Amino acid sequence: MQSFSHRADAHEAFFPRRLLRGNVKRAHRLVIALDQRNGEEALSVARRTSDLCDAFKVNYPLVLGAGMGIVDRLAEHGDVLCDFKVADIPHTNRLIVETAFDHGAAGVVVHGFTGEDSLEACLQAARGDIFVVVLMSHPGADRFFPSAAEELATMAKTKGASGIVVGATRPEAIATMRVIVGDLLILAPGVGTQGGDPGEALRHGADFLIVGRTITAAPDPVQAAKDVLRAINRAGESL
Ligand code: BMP
Repeated sequence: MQSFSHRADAHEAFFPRRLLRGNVKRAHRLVIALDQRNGEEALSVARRTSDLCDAFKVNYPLVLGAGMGIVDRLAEHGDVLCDFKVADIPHTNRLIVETAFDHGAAGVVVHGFTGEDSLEACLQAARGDIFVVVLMSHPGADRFFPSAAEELATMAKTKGASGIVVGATRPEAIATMRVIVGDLLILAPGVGTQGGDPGEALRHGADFLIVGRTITAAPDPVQAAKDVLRAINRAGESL
């Protein structure tokens, strides 16, 4: 993972608690999305893969299925990114973000299209990192996101977010957004099951891949995570 060492500063910004634990050099560039409804199943994957990734991402299926306590429990195994795609008025946004950090989240994913005041409320309530969704990975995102993506990225940068989310299925857009956001982190979901290529996303400027089903739905999630890490390492060698 030598080739990624020049981005160690960005890694520290994303995982301050890992830094405190002295684990900063374990930059795998991988966030595992635990899109399961059953808390025990998610915990089982987390326990077995905690050494193979930098963070776990939780979304509504898991917290609606297992309760917010699952965030506290997962936080015992690694940093947790609450992907709540927060998209409401400032007051409601603040409450959602506060709740995520109360439960031990290291970061929260929010939408930016609700405007500056809504994003500012998230940033003010944050006790960790805030990531702004800029361009989603699925085909339907073609309808509304492209016309707003660059403005969303600019807003994330000027307002002081930690990073942005750009679909790994759109490597050219990752490169464009990298120019706009400079040193902010770029998280790229959509690798594997959705068709995104890990190497392409990283070579175009993504810092971390977010990978879900390719790992969680595999017969052997540990082996699948190792396979993804191999692809990440290969991309690192060619950077
Ligand atoms: P998978 O690797 O199984 O396709 O999962 C991708 C994860 O990233 C899911 O949790 C999904 O909600 C999230 N995600 C995405 O796929 N595309 C985006 O544009 C933004 C996301 O947060």
